[in-house]
Amino acid sequence: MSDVVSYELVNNVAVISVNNPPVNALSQAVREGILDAVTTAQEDASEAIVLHCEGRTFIAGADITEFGKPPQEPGLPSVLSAIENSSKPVIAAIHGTALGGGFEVALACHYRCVIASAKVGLPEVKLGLLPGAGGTQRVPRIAGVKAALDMIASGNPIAAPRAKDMGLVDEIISADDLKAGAVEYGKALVKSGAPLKRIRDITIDPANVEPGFFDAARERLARRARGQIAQDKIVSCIEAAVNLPMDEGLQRERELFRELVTSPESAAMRHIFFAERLAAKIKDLPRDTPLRAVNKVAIIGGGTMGGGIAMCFANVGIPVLMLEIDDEALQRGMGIIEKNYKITMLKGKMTEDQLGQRIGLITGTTDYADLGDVDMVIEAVFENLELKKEIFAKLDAVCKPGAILATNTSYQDVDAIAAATGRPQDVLGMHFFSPANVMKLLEVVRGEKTADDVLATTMAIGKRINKVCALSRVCYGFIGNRMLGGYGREAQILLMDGCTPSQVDSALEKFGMAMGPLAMGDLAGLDVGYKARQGRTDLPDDPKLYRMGTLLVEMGRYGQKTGSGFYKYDPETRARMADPEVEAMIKAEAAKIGIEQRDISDEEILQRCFYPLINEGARILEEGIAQRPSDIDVVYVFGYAFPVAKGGPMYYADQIGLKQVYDKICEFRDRDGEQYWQPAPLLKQLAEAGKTFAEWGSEQ
Ligand code: T1G
Repeated sequence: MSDVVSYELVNNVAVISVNNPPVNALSQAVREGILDAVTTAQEDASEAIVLHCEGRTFIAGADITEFGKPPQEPGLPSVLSAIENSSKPVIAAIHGTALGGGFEVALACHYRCVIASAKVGLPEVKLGLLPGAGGTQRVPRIAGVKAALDMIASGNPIAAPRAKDMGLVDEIISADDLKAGAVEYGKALVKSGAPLKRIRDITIDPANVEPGFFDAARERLARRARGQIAQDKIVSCIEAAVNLPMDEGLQRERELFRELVTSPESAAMRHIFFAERLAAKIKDLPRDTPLRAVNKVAIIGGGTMGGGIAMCFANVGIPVLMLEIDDEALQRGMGIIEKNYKITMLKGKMTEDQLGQRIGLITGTTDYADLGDVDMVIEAVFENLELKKEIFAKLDAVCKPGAILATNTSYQDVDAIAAATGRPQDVLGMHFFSPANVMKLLEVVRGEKTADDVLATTMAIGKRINKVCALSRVCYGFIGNRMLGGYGREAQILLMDGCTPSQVDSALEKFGMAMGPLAMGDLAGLDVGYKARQGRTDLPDDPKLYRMGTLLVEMGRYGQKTGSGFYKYDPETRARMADPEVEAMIKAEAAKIGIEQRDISDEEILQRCFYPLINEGARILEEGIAQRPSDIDVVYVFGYAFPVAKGGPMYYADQIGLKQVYDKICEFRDRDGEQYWQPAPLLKQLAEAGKTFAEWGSEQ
């Protein structure tokens, strides 16, 4: 066999073992090894064949690193044909997560046994792909068309018990010794004369599919995954499983898979897959940096953020102590948490028992003395530096040595907060995004004196509470919010230049943003930005700047919370509606300051909103605030709903070409003034050298 696939006879059953860490991906060597082993088993005395994996999981999919390179034989379909046409029963023995091509290998087997903790899934859609090795043809045949569409279009894994109920797996066996259990299961199948159960032999009766099912599915999926193209092709594949014989259906699946694997959308989504994992790695930190134990955390502040953060820890079984200034505030905070959990339960995403368990993990106090035994504290009070410094001085006085003291601040100077304690090495930022129990991004902010093990521990805790972590150094707004400045600024200046709020927002929503910047301002509250601007002395004295945002707040139009802002909002549905009064005000204000309004293209809207983001990202890289360009992409995709099918702002800039971005910024500077449009030196340097951010990043 090979060094990644071994073969042995156990009790007259052929056992093929795959050992390709870390996730037994289907590399060329693995495919070749499995094919050779199945061929060998046809000739020897074995009565059945078991396919299982060493390490932590069954095959977790094709080797994504091979995509974009010339295909290497044997292709996966030929391996699956050999398995399916075996003269002896082939049994997949599954533990961990059998995903993508891995589960497709299992589906080509005649039987599938799993341990109870295992999961199976077809997550290809999350990479802008579809199952390209029979998944779209086999799953509908055993689980039905609707279940197959739900499974493949969501890409979510399915736990063993439910997979058995759906017919995706045949037997749940003891986890004590999976290999031995699978051998016994294989022998029992042979003894009982069980047939060679090939899923391809099942046909689907089209009459069982309700009329219009596929069209309705296309429409629903298109709304949910704006800017992505795999969903529509997944529907076509499942339609083929209903209407075509197996081999023609497989052919159709391969055709559509090939269209996707060569698409820019999938390339962008695969970029984000690897970028997310790379962001977890801190360049100058040894991977074996010891971690501090975190078995109990405290949250200071039980507001929306504090409550959401508390839920993140309770959701993974970590006890939380929430501190508020008085009992009334504490009860209010606990009430927010209970309300959020009840909403989750009513959506059927949590049982009453689970709700009770999680609530039971969160206790409250108003006394700092109770914080003496916690391993980590996260401060989440409102954005006032003096208050935060007072709190950290108290924490320094009561917390045990070695406790990690984190601030959830969005903007404030983490080093100034650390200096309020006698243990700056234990202080850093953990910037959650609202709602904290939903948004995936966690910006981990490294202070000048933050100790390596504090940093490593916090990154590990971030992963443990299911966050996507990105490291930032200290600066105003860290990575995400600092870059957002120009994006929001230009969105409002475009109004003065001739756009309506709807035109600005729809241009960005057509690009794939979940919500345009002006609608987002209405959602967050225009008064938030208004208050933040009051204290700033660095803003240019320009009558165009934030003119409408300021005017609306002074009129009491804060956005959704007051029923109107840039838009009007239906009091019942909160649906947003263009407001002719605002559009008239915009024209009047532009006239007041002598602006000749003009028609502005969607392309200019995108350039004026995204290029400042990209330009600031270049500055953040040259200042060393972010470790790498792909970390910035991770921040924007997971924290600001930048469309994953565009790969994040820095990847997107590389696709446009940095010379084009640079030249356009220079054009805007010459037209609109250099107080806003100063090309970052790194952008200039790369544009002139004809290089990409990615190339620069790989050289650092
Ligand atoms: N190919 C290559 N490398 C992979 C990989 C894969 N499929 N999956 C994971 N890795 C690497 C990952 O980059 C990281 O590397 C390490 O393994 C640990 O991953 C034909 C076409 C399995 C649930 O989409 O969901 O099959 O950073 O940090 O948190 O139809 O990895 O250590 O250098 O994520 O324990 C379909 C993707 C592929 C599954 C484990 N399969 N992987 O999570 O570890 S397309 C997937 C995951 C396909 C077929 C189609 C997760 C995991 P490094 P990790 P984890």
